[in-house]
Amino acid sequence: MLADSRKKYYVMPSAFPKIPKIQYEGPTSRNPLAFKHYNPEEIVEGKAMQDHLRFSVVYWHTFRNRMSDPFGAGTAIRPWDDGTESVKNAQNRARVAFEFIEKLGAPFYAFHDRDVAPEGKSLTESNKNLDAVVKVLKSEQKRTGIKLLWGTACLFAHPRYVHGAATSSNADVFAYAAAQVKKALEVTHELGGEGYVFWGGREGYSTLLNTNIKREMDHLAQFLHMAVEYKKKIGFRGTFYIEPKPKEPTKHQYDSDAAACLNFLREYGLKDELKLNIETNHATLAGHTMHHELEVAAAANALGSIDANTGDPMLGWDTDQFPTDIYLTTQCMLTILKMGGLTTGGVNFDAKVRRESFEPIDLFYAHIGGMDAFARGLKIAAAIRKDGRLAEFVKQRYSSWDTGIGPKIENGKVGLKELEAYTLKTGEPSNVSGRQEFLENLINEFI
Ligand code: XLS
Ligand code: NI
Ligand code: NI
Repeated sequence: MLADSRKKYYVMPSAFPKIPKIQYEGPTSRNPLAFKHYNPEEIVEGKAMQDHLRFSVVYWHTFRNRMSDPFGAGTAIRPWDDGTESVKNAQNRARVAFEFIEKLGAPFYAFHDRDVAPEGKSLTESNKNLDAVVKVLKSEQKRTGIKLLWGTACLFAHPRYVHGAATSSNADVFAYAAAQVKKALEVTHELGGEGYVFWGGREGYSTLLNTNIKREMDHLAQFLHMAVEYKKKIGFRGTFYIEPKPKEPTKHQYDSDAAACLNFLREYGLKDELKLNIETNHATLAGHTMHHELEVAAAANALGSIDANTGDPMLGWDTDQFPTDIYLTTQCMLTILKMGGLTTGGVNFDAKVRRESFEPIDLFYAHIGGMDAFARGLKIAAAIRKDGRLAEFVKQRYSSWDTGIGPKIENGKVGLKELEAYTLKTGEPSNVSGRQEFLENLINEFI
């Protein structure tokens, strides 16, 4: 950054004066404020790490979460925040956010409309507040080169969304939510966002006794069709994503997992318009592994982006912890590399520090850990792919489909009659072992 071009911008005192720009120091470093594995420029499979991983910092957890829980008040110490809901405080916080993201060296961020700017007394006032903060976001993006991975509208926090937004029993609430999405799409477009997420926090039900599922799902589809239409109208080219989650805050959410989302998108003619944003803790809440959800999405050519976090297997809710498990990140990167990499999506840290980790420096430790865990996952996955034994094993496992009767079945050349004749001739099939333990050992050779 040239010193004189800085003069164009408001320069405020540093919020993290003691924290330097985080550097890559390599695996032997013992500096907790350095990357041991994330080396942005390092080439892996012909591409720089930063372009594989496309890390993104979330505004809601990192800059808005007060870290309260149902039993106690927020613990977060954020000296830059005056605790008010003023636009001025929001603008100031935006500058702090960019100082943080810049020092961390993440290329992207993501937000909900109401994270960045306070909700006003009317929609007009809320939109005005948002515009005032978007101005700052835009100039900070320009100053730092940090980009918006995706924007979204918060359609779950305000009491008006008590019965849902697009799936509310109240048509006026549907209309309000539509108006909010319209504006959120406009500002995402204005900020050059590479995507837009639909996460239906309250698009579900608490009891079936008062719920018309068919009507609510139809409305949700109609809502998404309206958004697609408006996106085209304003020329927004970013990717639309739907983010599966089975429950919390509702008892059941319609976008419950990747398979349910894909079925919904296909049923309502939206499959070509939206991809999936898969989050680890949502996968596990749905009773799946992250690996499962990623593979299901990728198989349908619908894996767009990931919300990188993890749950606590001992707790039954969305704890949104930072991902540190190398097995998890290796599995993520195996699927992502196999599908040819992320394009408009990224590795978005939808994660929050623990209530006990209340100092600003913990935000750095958390993100550094997540970025290093994913960088390791990337390197390990690339090494497994280079070794080739895993892919070769899977290829061999399906080899009966490559010659003989296999291709005839796959290509629809034979039916039940021909397969009866074939089986009468060949007799009992002979199977080979699936070798799960052998493969688990193979993965461990690289970890
Ligand atoms: C909550 C969701 C949410 C979405 C964006 O569980 O993960 O944060 O990512 O609305
Ligand atoms: Ni999320
Ligand atoms: Ni979540």
